[in-house]
Amino acid sequence: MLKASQGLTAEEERIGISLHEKGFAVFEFPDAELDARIARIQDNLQPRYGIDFNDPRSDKTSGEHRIQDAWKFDEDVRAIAANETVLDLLSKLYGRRAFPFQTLNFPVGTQQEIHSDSVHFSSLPERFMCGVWLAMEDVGPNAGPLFYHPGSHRWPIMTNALIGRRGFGSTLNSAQDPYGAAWRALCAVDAAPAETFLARKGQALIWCANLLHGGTHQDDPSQTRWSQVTHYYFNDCIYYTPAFSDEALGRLDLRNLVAISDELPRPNFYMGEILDTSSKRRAGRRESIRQRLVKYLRR
Ligand SMILES: O=C(O)CCC(=O)C(=O)O
Ligand SMILES: [Fe+2]
Repeated sequence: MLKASQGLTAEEERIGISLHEKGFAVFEFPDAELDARIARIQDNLQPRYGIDFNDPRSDKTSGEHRIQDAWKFDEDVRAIAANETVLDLLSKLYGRRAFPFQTLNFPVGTQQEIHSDSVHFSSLPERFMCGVWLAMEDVGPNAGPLFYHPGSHRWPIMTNALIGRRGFGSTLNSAQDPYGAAWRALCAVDAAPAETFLARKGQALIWCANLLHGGTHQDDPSQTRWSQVTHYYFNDCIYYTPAFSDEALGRLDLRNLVAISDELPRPNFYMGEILDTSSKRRAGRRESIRQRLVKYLRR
């Protein structure tokens, strides 16, 4: 049905149905150069982690685990993030043009607690965000594979209002911390059992904006688990960080994004118009509301 109405190939339809039903989809990363890119990325990034990669018995999990936005200096990281086939696929499935805005490169398991990326990256309208996780080597059960709860992408999005916390102007070491207990409680009540992704090198997994996921404990710290995560938004949305926002008060921690694919800004859009966030305009509006209030009270 989808195939006929939206011109999807059988493979695109399979991915779309999996995203809709389970909140994630696995596919072969479409890049003939991938092996060469991975080798170059490993060479380029290895010295930056402070990990001894040469000794097969060394603990690879001690040291820095992630490099954010390596696309700015590594052409292969950029090429993976900006892969045209992936961009076309996501754009077709979401009905708005996708653009990559952040990369993360990990040499080992992240061992991250369960979370949804939606507290870091959200959009208005909501859920126009996804992550693509790429296995840059085979991932065995002792290398801290990715895990997720199928179907959790359909749950309500966790917000500060739901957990009784003010976000705007707050600071946090990890934007995920305040929500951990609430996510775990939801899982205890309602989640399908967690699944892990024992990926083969070159396989990728798309996760939907609100899918609960994390990294399992890396039982064998001497192993590596190279991966790249690219986060995508879609055109014509407001992009903001919910952890530092209070939506009900209209206080949004807006993002000023640049698309990795064309290095052009993606301004915040609301109903087809660029959101005017200049402080002059905000001040003007505050003034006029105050004046009106004063007039009203003096009646
Ligand atoms: O690779 C992992 O273990 C999880 C990564 C992740 O959650 C993220 O980058 O959003
Ligand atoms: Fe995540």
